[in-house]
Amino acid sequence: MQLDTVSRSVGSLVAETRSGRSEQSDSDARDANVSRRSRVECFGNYDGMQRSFQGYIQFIDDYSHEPVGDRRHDMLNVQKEQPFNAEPKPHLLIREHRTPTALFYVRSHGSVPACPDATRFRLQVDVGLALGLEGTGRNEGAQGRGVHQWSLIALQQQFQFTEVEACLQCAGNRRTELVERTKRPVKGVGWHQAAIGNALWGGFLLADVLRATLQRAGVDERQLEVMPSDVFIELEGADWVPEEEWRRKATGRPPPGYMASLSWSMVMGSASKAGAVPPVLLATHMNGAPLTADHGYPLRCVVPGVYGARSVKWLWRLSLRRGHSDGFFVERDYKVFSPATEAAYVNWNAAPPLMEVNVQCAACVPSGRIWKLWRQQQQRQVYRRADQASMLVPVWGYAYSGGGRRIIRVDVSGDSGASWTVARLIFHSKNVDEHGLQPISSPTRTAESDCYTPGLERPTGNADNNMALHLATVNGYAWCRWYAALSIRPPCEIWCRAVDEAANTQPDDVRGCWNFRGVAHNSTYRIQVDVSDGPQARL
Ligand SMILES: Nc1nc2c(c(=O)[nH]1)N[C@H]1C(S)=C(S)[C@@H](COP(=O)(O)O)O[C@H]1N2
Ligand SMILES: [Mo]
Repeated sequence: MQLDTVSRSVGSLVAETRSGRSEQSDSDARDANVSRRSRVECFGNYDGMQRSFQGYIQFIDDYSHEPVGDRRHDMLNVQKEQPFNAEPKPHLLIREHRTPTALFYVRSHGSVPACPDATRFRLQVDVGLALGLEGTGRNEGAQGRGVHQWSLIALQQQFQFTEVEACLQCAGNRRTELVERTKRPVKGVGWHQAAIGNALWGGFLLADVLRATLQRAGVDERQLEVMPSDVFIELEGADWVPEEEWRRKATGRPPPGYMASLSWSMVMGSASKAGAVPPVLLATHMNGAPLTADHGYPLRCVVPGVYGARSVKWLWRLSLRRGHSDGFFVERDYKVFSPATEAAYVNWNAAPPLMEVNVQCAACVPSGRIWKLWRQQQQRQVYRRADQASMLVPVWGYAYSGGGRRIIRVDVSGDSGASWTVARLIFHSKNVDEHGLQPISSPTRTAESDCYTPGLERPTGNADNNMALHLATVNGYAWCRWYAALSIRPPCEIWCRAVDEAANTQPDDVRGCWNFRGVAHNSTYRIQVDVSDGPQARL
């Protein structure tokens, strides 16, 4: 694992709950396995459109309980109200290295479940598979061998509180641009370039919780070393999602919530798979505060380096199983197909579930993809002139790649890729306090020492001149921001593309990126700069 990726502290904030009530004792937590109330909760309690279980209240197809108070519509572009999908305004997104929670995009597939009393919350972990028991563990309230429940206080007492700074990106990020540029429609919520954010997540390592559960269940340590390669960990949220409703008829039971699955080796590491395993977190905190309802309160998974779709919110159940989950969002969504494949005749089994993020960058200042400059603006030298015909404009953006691969360069062009300028990379902001909660600062005031400009001369003796040395201190699960003072001659097109440490870069041709779900779009980001006469009276 890279330096500084993970910081751990024993002190924990988990005892704070939204209701402000103190948590019950650990022994209570264990007894809850057999208490009557807990069993009733496990099997589900119906009251019209509500269901309660494991401390959650799930609102079935009912959006009247949404946490509207937590949402700052004035800073977000709402792409869909029900379910709630919103992204921040791009120029706000780029202002801080750590995205404030109020600005962090929200992507939900159904109604937000409530957890009014976190002391009643239980995480159910089913390791029956390791005991030779088959099944998916999707049998609600299964109290058999290999099923263990963890209260928040038990998690806090048993495991080290761990903080990881990680970027989450929705697989649908830049979908609107994909459609507009290819003129081919896709299925999915429209997103501009801001369905991405970089936050400090706090919680417990999933690997620690799994190992402890397996130990409790009496599984031999040595067995963990020889887990078959098709063992996966299924994760389930407590939300209601319409896509799983069909199962109600098929099984006669309430359908599962949003699901995802992660391979055993990805979470636990394995002898056969060398290399770093991402610090997969069961997170209780975001940017130093308990998770908000929109982001998964009280517990969510955070899978660094992987598309946001696998970071299950409102997590209530984990279970070992053979093969990937058969959940809708694993089998029939979040897969990338050829531009030749149309929705009508897709064979979903022909592609694996999307996991690691491809290399990505986009500009956020200027914030739109069409930038209209008034001729007068140009003439009155609002922007500094490089020479008689060109002007210098500031361009700001973010760059990120999956699998922990760090960004090594961002190239920016003012003439549709004919010539390129190397952007200055900003990997972290040293004036951000421990929890990243300092007031919004202007990007122009970013400390010089946080910047790295490959290929540009720096003062002698500055270690940052050595990119390899510099990267050793960089967390590959976080994004970086970048800046370029670009000389342009409008009308023109600004292009930008990132390069990661495996030398992956973004394709120039958007047509090859098209797929009918519009996921994983990472073609070269482009801004069209037009000159127009503008409203003369105003100037
Ligand atoms: N339970 C649950 N988890 C979920 C989702 C969901 O709809 N339900 N959406 C997923 C998707 S597609 C993304 S991109 C991220 C978004 O996380 P955020 O809303 O905290 O930004 O959550 C993931 N986890
Ligand atoms: Mo997503």
